[in-house]
Amino acid sequence: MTTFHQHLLNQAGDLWGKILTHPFLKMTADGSIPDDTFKTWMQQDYLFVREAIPFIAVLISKAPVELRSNLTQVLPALDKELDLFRKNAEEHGVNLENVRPAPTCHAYLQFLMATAYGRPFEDGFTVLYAAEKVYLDSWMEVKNNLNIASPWESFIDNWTSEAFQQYVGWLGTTLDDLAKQRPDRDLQRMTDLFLTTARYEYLFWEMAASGETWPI
Ligand code: MP5
Repeated sequence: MTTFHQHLLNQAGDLWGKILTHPFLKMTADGSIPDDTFKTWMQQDYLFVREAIPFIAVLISKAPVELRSNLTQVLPALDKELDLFRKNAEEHGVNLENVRPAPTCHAYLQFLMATAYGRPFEDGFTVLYAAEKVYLDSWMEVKNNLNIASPWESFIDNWTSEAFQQYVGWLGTTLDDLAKQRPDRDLQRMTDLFLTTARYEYLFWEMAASGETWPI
């Protein structure tokens, strides 16, 4: 039988293929990525990770009691990740302060917060699973195709680590449990949110690769 998280991944098949073959990931793996392109991603993803903290905090406030402990452990991991960004920023001369979120980053963060605040727990949890699963698969793709000593190795290691793989595995099986005995309309809503999140993830690579900014 197909599990719910597998069903979501099947539904997102084409979209997932486009994410994992995005030029940002290919260029990071083969070393041809321009420094400024990677640094743009760093600046925007720093904002993303910083705002992931209140996103998780809102999810915790709605979580069933048995999930609180595991979700709470995500917070120190995010804090550690922010340190990773700051360390790399210092080494590579990247400014992380007073950065304006680009349109895509801004819209994605608004979507995350609106989902966490305004919708049932399982909806926010679905969005969390989608975002983390994209990052695991994307950075795995980079790692598996890496043919240089990358200056960005610590980021690659961060989202391909054993601990991160286990965390994303837990998100998937927990989502399967949450989806059990739900009416079809709930599952459809979760599927739509999963696909929307995957689209935002695609746009996030696009934003970095194109150096997207506000036109005015
Ligand atoms: C993640 C991320 C992974 N850092 N940035 C985007 C655009 N999507 C997903 O989340 P985390 O919290 O860094 O594991």
